[in-house]
Amino acid sequence: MDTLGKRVAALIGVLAVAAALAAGHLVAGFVGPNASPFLAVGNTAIDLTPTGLKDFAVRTFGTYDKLVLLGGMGLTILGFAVVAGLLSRRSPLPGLALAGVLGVLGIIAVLNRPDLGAVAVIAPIASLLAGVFSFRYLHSTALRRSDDESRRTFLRLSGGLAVGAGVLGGFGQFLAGRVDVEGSRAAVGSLKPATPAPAIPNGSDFANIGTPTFITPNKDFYRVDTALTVPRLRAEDWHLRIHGLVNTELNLDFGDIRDRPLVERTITMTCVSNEVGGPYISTSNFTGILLRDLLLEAGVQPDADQLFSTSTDGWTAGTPLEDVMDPRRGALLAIGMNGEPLPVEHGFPARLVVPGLYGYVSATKWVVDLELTRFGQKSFYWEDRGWAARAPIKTQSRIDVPRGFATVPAGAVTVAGIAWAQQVGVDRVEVRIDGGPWQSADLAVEVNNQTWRHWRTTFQLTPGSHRAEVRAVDRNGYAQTDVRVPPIPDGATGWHSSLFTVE
Ligand SMILES: Nc1nc2c(c(=O)[nH]1)N[C@H]1C(S)=C(S)[C@@H](COP(=O)(O)O)O[C@H]1N2
Ligand SMILES: [Mo]
Repeated sequence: MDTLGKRVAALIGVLAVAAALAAGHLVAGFVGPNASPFLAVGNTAIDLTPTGLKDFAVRTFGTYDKLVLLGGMGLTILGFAVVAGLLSRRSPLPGLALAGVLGVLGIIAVLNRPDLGAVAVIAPIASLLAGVFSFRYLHSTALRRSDDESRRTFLRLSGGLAVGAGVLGGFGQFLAGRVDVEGSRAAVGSLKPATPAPAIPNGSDFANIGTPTFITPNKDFYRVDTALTVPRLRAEDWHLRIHGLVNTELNLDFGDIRDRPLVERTITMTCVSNEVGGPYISTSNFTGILLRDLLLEAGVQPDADQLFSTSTDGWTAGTPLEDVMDPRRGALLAIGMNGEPLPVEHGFPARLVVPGLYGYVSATKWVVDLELTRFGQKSFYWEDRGWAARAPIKTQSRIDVPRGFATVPAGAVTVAGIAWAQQVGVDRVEVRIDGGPWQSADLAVEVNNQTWRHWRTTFQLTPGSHRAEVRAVDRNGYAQTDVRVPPIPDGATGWHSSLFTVE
């Protein structure tokens, strides 16, 4: 018998790929989770994805974009495996070629990851070898099966391989998760700032009628990052290096930060990829130390103008040094959010928070390296992908009620939402219905000028469909522009509107 049945051929392709992925995942359990060729290829895909497509993915899938990417990759590989198997009904060459190509792809991806050392390459090499050898072996065994005895041998072999791949891959997953970051976070315990933020006054939000709560609970804080797997960095293993254009290089560990008098500040963070009316804005009490104090300790040299920060996963941001050093702005190296250590997804053990700047130029999570440098000399992650090098948050506003396409009873209709003009403060919020005259909204109590300001106002409306529009005016007298621009390159503008029905 020298031609394999279709089902057997496809099965061999799938099993060989499973063995390859499992072997890589297992070895990655030892040398670093992101060395798993599957994840390395996924991360490379994220970094290479054209910005427009990535925006689309984030908008369409929300935080599920990463699951969708991994699922899509899984199905694609499965498809290739089946096709390569079917093409190998006589000669094993197509299958071997696929195993080789996938293996080489994994090797290239791992070698190009900014967060992996050279030894990580043994993970995709293990994949390559496992893929090639298991395919070769299964293929020759299947071709040899001429009687029931060899048929059983093949079935046993395939079953064993499937189970083995599952067990080894699972073990790799277990090893990757063995870095006990939750334990480390629990050991840090609650954080008591020496200088707490002023208590949030009553009347700072209209959450009872549908705006967000003034402080966003940690579990509801928006999340945006490129990390396919959240970095698991224990406080015990964390080090921060401060170098570049400084007089003295500093190397700090977690205790060096936690044991200082901590400050707490109430800050609204915003993502540049937020569309007009979008959800990527949240407010928290951040605890940490002033970045300014830390940099003064290192001694900043006069020609530095950029603070270049790097995450443990290789992601980078560049922040104007004058903003970092501005005492009124109060940029933080933060280790806590709302009294707890930072949640793992929000940067445990330490991140940057710089009020008034979009997150992509300022809010590095899992930060491990701060380099004083110059703009133009070193470019950062999103700058390399076409976004602006400098990005202060734009004055914007959003309608939260009535939601678009809601139906509300006729009579007094309340329109409410949020507005923000970080660093300057919101002076006024104006709302109009169906292009009518602008009406000034009631503003909630101001907390500080680095946070959002909630607003509400009421209109008498007759049955029918109506459109509410909102604009904020900041304390510099700047009235939010109605010119619609997309998030790229430095943040969306335009008035948010809500179309709803009155009955
Ligand atoms: N390491 C790392 N830090 C990062 C990012 C990232 O992709 N990787 N994204 C940034 C962006 S674009 C934003 S808006 C904020 C979001 O922080 P959050 O997820 O805690 O809300 O984190 C910033 N810090
Ligand atoms: Mo962002």
